[in-house]
Amino acid sequence: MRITTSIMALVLALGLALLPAMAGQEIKTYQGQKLSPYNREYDNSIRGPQKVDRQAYRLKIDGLVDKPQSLTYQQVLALPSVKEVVKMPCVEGWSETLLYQGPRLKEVLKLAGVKKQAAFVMFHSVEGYSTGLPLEFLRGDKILLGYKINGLELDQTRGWPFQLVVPGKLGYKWAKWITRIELTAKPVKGYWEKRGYSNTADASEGYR
Ligand SMILES: Nc1nc2c(c(=O)[nH]1)N[C@H]1C(S)=C(S)[C@@H](COP(=O)(O)O)O[C@H]1N2
Ligand SMILES: [Mo]
Repeated sequence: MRITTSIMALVLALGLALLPAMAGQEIKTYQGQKLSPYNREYDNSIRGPQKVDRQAYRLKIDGLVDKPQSLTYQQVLALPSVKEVVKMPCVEGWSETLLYQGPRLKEVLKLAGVKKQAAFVMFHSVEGYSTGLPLEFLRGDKILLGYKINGLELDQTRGWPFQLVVPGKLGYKWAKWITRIELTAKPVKGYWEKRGYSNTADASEGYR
């Protein structure tokens, strides 16, 4: 009896000690690089922060694939992930340097088996936003399905559950709150692309 109590006390104490680590502290510098803060005032998303239901959430992968997928958040998190410090150039000439973590997009696509005819990938978001890029480009090692920034899980403003990490591309290609990845044969225009923005969106291009 006494032993059980002390074991329980020990487990409790250990749990309490681990709590701060589990809640997570923001990483401010990484391998000598100073990171931009996770929290900021600025928000230019088309409908503002989005609350996505954790239990109901599924990441759909469909279109030109062999095995369409409907993945839970945990299934995506179970994939091997990488960490990368990347710069996201946004509108009005500002940029952020952040530490992103997530699986490589190519590993996520592998689960669905991309068909030969597929050449373009569209990302659809919970609030109706969309954007896309050529499959060839997205197979690069630096392209991630980001779920953490500076060591912290994405939240309603940062794009929970996933944000596309596409170094070298302008901000509007970094889709947040992704719910569906669709493989197509031909390039498709997304939300901003339909409104006149470049579908290539190289960071060096500027915004038009
Ligand atoms: N779902 C969704 N994703 C989105 C947007 C949006 O309105 N909705 N805006 C894009 C634009 S224009 C920019 S600049 C970046 C901003 O991303 P950040 O929150 O990481 O700075 O998100 C991109 N992804
Ligand atoms: Mo943007």
